[in-house]
Amino acid sequence: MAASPSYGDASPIAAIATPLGESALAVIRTSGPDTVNRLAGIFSRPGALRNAPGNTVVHGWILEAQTGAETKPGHPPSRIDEVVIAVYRAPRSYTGEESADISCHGGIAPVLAVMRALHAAGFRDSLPGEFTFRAFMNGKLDLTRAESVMELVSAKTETSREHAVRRLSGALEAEIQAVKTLLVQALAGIELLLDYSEDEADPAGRSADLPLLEEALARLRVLAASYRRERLYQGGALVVIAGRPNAGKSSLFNLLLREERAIVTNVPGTTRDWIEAGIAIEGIPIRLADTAGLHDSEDPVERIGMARSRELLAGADLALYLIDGGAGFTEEDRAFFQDYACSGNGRTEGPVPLIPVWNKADLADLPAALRAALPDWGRNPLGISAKTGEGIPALTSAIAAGLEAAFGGSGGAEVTSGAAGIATERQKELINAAVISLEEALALEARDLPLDLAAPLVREAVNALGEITGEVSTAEILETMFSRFCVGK
Ligand SMILES: Nc1nc2c(ncn2[C@@H]2O[C@H](COP(=O)(O)OP(=O)(O)O)[C@@H](O)[C@H]2O)c(=O)[nH]1
Ligand SMILES: [Mg+2]
Repeated sequence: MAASPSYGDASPIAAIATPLGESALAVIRTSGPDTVNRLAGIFSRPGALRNAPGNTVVHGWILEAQTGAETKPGHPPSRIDEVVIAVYRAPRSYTGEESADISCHGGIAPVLAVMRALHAAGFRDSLPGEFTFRAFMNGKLDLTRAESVMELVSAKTETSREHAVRRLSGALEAEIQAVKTLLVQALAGIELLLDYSEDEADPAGRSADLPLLEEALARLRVLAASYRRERLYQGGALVVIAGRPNAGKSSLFNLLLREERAIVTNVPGTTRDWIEAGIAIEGIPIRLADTAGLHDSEDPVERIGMARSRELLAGADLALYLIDGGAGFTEEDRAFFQDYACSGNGRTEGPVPLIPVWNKADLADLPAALRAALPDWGRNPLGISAKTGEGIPALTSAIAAGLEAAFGGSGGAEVTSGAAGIATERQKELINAAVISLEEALALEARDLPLDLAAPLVREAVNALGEITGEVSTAEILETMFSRFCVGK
């Protein structure tokens, strides 16, 4: 076993593919040269395993690995766990290599004992994403599909899952390939002209590639515009509830948690001084934060709490400002709105979008005069009751609409209709690079400059697209990408 294995090391690997804990079953994956033979060495039915065709399962026991010295007649190796092994023969496996999935009992002790036996049989622990890395190297999937595997694993809502599945099914790969084909065609035209244009000027031929380049650019811009919105569905958004003490912030927080039951649960590591929880609204994974009430106070502890509330507000994607309908629109509320608009709340790009919410509508209706009291930029205030649930559906729709607008707005329209979208920073940077190269190439053509200047720019765009799918890649790019995966995937 190598001291520190790298992705380039093709030795047999093993990984626990399910969370380590107490469960009925756990899955341990193995892959690499001689996988089945190695497993047969620690299996109660070695012959059955060795002879198993691909895509079949064999039932038996994982046995303690034995060194030659320990093997004594009449002392069979001890049993570790009763398992089912699914056998995959190359190239018909996830990785494209010979591989096997071991379903064992899901307790921590049996899983770790099986792993120890696997180490003794010559498997090393896999690196993060190493199974998918091998699948990519063996031509099983392109990089957009490989990335979508992780998106699927971490999908928090049905919408996140659907979008990831679309990419896993090759929607993005197909769109990138289609655009690349346009560019390659344009390039062929340009290069042909370069060969002949020395003596004969051909203005008609010169512009033949223009529509191809323009179409490619337009399609890349649609992809670029899809990024923020895909991030919204994959990464989620932070929505902060602010307002004076007693406005009903915690009541609304609890109500939304109860009503918008989500696949999302409290995310470990995000618990801070304020309360935060995961909910889903219209398919958008949302981290909802309840904050300390904002008001004039000399109390030092309260002031620290309020400073935190303001920090949290500045980092939010959308804010709800609760007005206590029982107390009415107070001076402090008025001051907050004034201050919020003027300061930009500490952000250069202007204040975080905010929805004014009149709570306790069961006690007092939203007064007609409130609209006039709010600044122009404030959206229409909504009246709700965190006590009776009145107005909550309208509020959640407004939250979803507010986030969609904040995350790309118009650019998103094309994306919902089932078209491909981009979801990773890596994809976004490469699409942007391709867009810039094409814009430059088209600018040259528009100015009738020599074509030999445009050709390299189009080639750069083709390269950037090739990097998105992984046709063009370096060990470093791949390592950076796959190391963000989870172990066992
Ligand atoms: N009548 C009525 N009372 C409410 C409503 N929302 C909250 N309250 C009450 O207002 C008080 C303050 O609520 P709380 O959620 O703790 O406010 P916070 O300080 O902003 O977190 C509590 O007594 C709640 O029961 C509402 O919609 N209607
Ligand atoms: Mg509270």
